[in-house]
Formats: sequence, C-alpha cells, structure tokens
Amino acid sequence: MTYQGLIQHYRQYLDLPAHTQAISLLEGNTPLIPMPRLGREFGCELFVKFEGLNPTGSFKDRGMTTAISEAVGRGAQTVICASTGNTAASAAAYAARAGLRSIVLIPEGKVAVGKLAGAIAYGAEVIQIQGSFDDALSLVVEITQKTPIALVNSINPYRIEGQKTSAFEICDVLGSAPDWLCLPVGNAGNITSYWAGFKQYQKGLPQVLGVQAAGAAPLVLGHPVEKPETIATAIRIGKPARGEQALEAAQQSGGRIIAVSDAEILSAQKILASEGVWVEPASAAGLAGLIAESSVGKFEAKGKKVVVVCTGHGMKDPSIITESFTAPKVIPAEYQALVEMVDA
Ligand code: AN7
Repeated sequence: MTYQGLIQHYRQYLDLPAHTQAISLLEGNTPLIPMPRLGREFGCELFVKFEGLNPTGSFKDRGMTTAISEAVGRGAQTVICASTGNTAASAAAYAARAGLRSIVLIPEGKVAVGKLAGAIAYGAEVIQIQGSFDDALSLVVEITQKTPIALVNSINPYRIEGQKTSAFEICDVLGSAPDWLCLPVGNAGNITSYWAGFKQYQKGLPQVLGVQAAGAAPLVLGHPVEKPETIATAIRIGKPARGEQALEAAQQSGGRIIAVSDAEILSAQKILASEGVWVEPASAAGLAGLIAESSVGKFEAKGKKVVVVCTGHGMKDPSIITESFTAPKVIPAEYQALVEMVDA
C-alpha cells in the first residue's frame, strides 16, 4: 500500500481522539542512514535518523500532523505556538494544509533564516517577542487558556503521540531498538516522545544520551537558565517544558543528559557534512555528545548499534555556514582561467 503519512501508517499505536481528522503532508518514513566510516571510529554500527527530510525540514512535522489533525477535528480555527523556528514552520505548514489561521511567537533576532522564511511562506502570522523562547511559551500558554486558540507546542499531548513514531520506524528498520539513541534536547518533547515510543513498541529499549548546548543546559545544571545562549538557536531554551520527563527517560534507560560546547556542535556538524549529511547545528548535538563521551572513555560503543537523531536539515540555517567561509572565488568565463584555478 502506498504510504499515506504517519497517522495512517501507525494509527493503532496512536492515542488520538475519535474526532481526529488526518491532515498530512506524508511526513515520517525518514531514512535511517548507515554511517559505516564514522561508525568504525567508535567501533560501533552507527546510523543517522535523518529527520531533516520531513516535509518542512524537521522532526516537528511528526507531532504537528497529529496536533493539527486533532485541533481541526475539534473545530479549532486558529493555532498558536512559541518557537525557536522549526515548530513555527511546521505549525504554519500544517495549519495551511488544514485551512486554519496560524500565529507563531519567536524570540526576536534568534531564529535561523530558513525557519523564519518557512513560517512566512506557509502563511503564518509571525510575532517577534522581546525575550526568549521560554517567555514566548508562557505567553502562548496564557492566551490558549483564556481564548479558543489551540496550543500546538509539545505541551499538547498529541504532539508526543505523533513524535513517538520515529521510535517505531527505527525498530521497524533495525528489527529491534538500538543499544543507544543520541539526540539533542531543547524543550524536551522529543526525548520524551522517543522514550514513550520505545516503551510502547516493545522491541527493546535503547540507552538514551540526551545532549544540550552548554549555554542552555538546565537539565545538566539542575536549574533553569534565565538567559540561554548557544549558536544552536533551535535548542536555545532555558526552562524545558518536559524537563522532568527528559530526566526520567535518561535515568530509566540507563543513559544520561550531558552538555556540549558550541565548538563541539559545529565540529560534529562538519563531520556529518563530510559524510554527506548536512544538518543544522542543533541537530549535530547528538553526535557531538557521542564524540565527547567516547573521548573520555564514558561511552562504550564497541559492537553496539547506535542511532544518532538528526532533527533538522542544514538548509534551515545556511548563515552558520556562509558567515564563516570566504565567498567563492570569481574568475573570467574562460577555459584558461579555470585550468589555472583548479591546478589541473
Ligand atoms: C532541530 O522549534 O523547540 O527537545 O520551537 O528545532 O523536543 O524541544 C525546536 C527544538 C532539536 C529540540 N533539534 O527538541 C522549536 C523547538 C531541532 C529543533 C530540538 C529542536 P525538543
């Protein structure tokens, strides 16, 4: 049967109300890419779950198909979210598909250009907040408590239902859960979803390595971060809504949540790109964590199956690349100039 999106594909595993009306862009079904060359460096069988290949370029589409489908079914006309960018683009796309009005609140000047462009292109009403993601989230929670506007942040339980499906897909491809799952942690909806998904699917449980950026690592520090800062703007979050559940997932799985520096994140981004997988900075945090833990002997990967979740596409944040490289050289459109340039 042709693939009709993840609600259709995993319907029996998703706890969605009867009124749900599936709104899909054929999200999910993303590739689990083997990384043999990189895996050899750790002595493990390494895979990248490339979530950047979802319709709007991030994993958020999994939770958005379910959240918007539920909202439409219950008669919502407007949806709202706070976002570091990817949720905004995803909410805007699925709202557009459903014929709903979408409003997105973003931290002023801290959203990568590909995400902002997406939100605008899909027709969202974009509002910049003079504050952080966390401030924006408080505001959308308040307005959805006082008005009929539907909240589509990952506090919404149907977001978690949809995002569980990535765990199902990994088990379907590998035949069972991997030994380790490494992924970035921001507002902590995704790590919560994976853990719920693996537990429900009963194909084994991975140990979970959640990775925060050092300047935005409330779950490592053990307290909220008032002014989170990181180059990985997607996870520039100081008060994760599902922080408790993230810690629980790490602990129950025999894993942990760690922090890596921006330099380690950018280095991991380069390594992934050198293998043909270009992801946005936050999405490289999982690999950065794996590298950091291995280098201090804390990660015994030998002979293990390891999945690194890459949550968003590199094209979401092109500036991070173009700003740090000199512009390509310019030559006359002449053969001799080309030969000299390429030193052939
Ligand atoms: C690429 O879009 O919070 O721990 O508002 O965009 O589930 O929050 C994005 C988060 C990882 C962290 N990787 O996931 C938003 C937003 C990328 C992301 C995360 C985000 P959660």
